[in-house]
Amino acid sequence: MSDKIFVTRSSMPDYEEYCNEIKKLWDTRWLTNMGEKHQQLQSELTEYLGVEKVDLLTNGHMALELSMQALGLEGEVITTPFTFASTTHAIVRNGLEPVFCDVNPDDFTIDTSKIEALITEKTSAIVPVHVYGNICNIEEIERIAGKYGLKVIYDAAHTFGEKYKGRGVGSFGDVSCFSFHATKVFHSIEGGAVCFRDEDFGKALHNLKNFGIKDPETVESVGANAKMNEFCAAMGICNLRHIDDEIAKRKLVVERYRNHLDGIEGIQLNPVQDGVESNYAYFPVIFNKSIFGANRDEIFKVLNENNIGARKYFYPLTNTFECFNGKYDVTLTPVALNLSKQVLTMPLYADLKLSDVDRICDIILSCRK
Ligand code: T4K
Repeated sequence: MSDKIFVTRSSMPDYEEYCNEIKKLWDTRWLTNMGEKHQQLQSELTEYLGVEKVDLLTNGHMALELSMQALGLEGEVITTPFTFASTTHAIVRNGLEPVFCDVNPDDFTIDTSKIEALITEKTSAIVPVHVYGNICNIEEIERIAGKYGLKVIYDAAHTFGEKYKGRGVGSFGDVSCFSFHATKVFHSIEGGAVCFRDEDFGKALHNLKNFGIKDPETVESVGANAKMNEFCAAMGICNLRHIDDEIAKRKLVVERYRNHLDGIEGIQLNPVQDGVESNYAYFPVIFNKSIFGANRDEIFKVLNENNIGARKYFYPLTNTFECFNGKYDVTLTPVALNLSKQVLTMPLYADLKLSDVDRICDIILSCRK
């Protein structure tokens, strides 16, 4: 039996490149608290992402959670349940009430035609997710947010390096939050970034990631500790040198999948969106049993028996999580519910062999009845 193929595999710089990057830390003994590497990565990312300002954090979750706190949100926040736990948890952990909006069946992002009906006098923000790297309907979200005076915090965890109509995707909304987790297109082992424009917000966020400490004798907010350390920043610096190559290789893998699966009845693939420069972050496949003949769980099982670790991203929906004890009515997000039962995310990483993609697709197609 061949080695297991996982849904993804962390990209790594050469061992020597990383060692070289961290060598100086043995001399300086400056390992964290916004050191040289942190500053270097921050400025390189500002440039690469095409945004005004970037702050680095320990992970994408803290980027979301502390951004919401720094914005001083209150009451209700409109978001989607077809996402990783982090998006909803960041809202709830801020003492805010998530109000779940359904998603579009074609790109799985927030269905903007359903947002306005969910707005009440308690609504303070919208937290849309660029899920799988698919860009939300930014124009419509901007229009609605402007009309009702709402903040927009994009969960941009999946969209590192993407552009929409030539603009870095992190430049939209009041705030956009990226994840640099080991499983992401670009990573710093663990890490995250917040992109923003407003200086007061930036100061508030920066304090919150460092215990609320403004200066050694002034603690002005009840902050957390969410500082990116120098070893993580060094990994980010190395990976950023190779990111374009990384994305180009992913593109080849995605094209190979599409060659096999595009146009197969009963299979829906991720859309190719107009005006979007993709990073090829994920390869979700939606299986319609009544046409394809096999359902998602059957295909998942057969792939696993063949040592292929496809994943059910994103199942279950966050509004059905056990921790919420049935608080949310999942029938209000029927499109998301259906998707979560039909989707399987296929292995995708730069070094995935095209012959393995062929094999994975052969197995998928052999499940047709
Ligand atoms: N918002 C959204 C929309 C997100 O998707 C995420 C994270 C966040 C916010 C929060 O960002 P972070 O706080 O995580 O920065 C993984 C990731 O841990 C998580 O970052 C990601 N989304 C989520 C979609 O996927 P798991 O529980 O599926 O990870 P795990 O450990 O099963 O790993 C998946 C596969 O990746 C493994 O089978 C093998 C490979 N892998 C894993 C690790 C840990 C590696 O190759 N190297 C590694 O170090 O959550």
